[in-house]
Amino acid sequence: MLLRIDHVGIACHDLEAKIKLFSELFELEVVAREVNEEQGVKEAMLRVSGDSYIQLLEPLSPDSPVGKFLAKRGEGVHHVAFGVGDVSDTMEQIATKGVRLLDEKPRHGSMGSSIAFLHPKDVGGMLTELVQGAKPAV
Ligand code: V0V
Ligand code: CO
Repeated sequence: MLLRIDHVGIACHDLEAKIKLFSELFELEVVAREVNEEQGVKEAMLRVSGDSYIQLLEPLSPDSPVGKFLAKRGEGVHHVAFGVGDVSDTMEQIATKGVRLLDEKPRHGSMGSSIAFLHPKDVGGMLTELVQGAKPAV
């Protein structure tokens, strides 16, 4: 069902400062940047290797998911995203297991991907994202 860890999402107050920190500390390249209004974030993807990334997330507003998370918990790991072959199929399979889906249908994600979230309370306290990449999974 899960093909790989696609990315680890990290909530931060200042995207540029954290890009500098992570890119210098781990010698990573920024491969994409995007403002995603629907998700309420400004984000950057830093490639670790292949299709595996660190995603840095700055909220667009305090009442967005990442804005609320920062107010409650401060900066740190916000979600883990798994690569899947077909996000709609995986959502259907997971729904049959009684886990709450936070999205009724796939949404637009970073780098042209299709994404969906699972409720953290049903996944051991971990906000979980499913990602179908823009190019076919290998
Ligand atoms: C909240 N909770 C979390 C959490 N956020 N637990 C683990 N990790 C997180 N990130 C806990 C929270 O402490 C509460 O537990 C409980 O879940 C309900 O939270 P809440 O504060 O009452 O509710 P909200 O309104 O903060 O909503 C939380 C959820 C929301 C997860 C439902 O953030 C959401 O829908 N997230 C999905 C969308 C998203 O996160 N987008 C930004 C990334 P207690 O206190 O009751 O025990 S965008 C992205 O990744 C993109 C674009 C991409 O990858 O391409
Ligand atoms: Co993400």
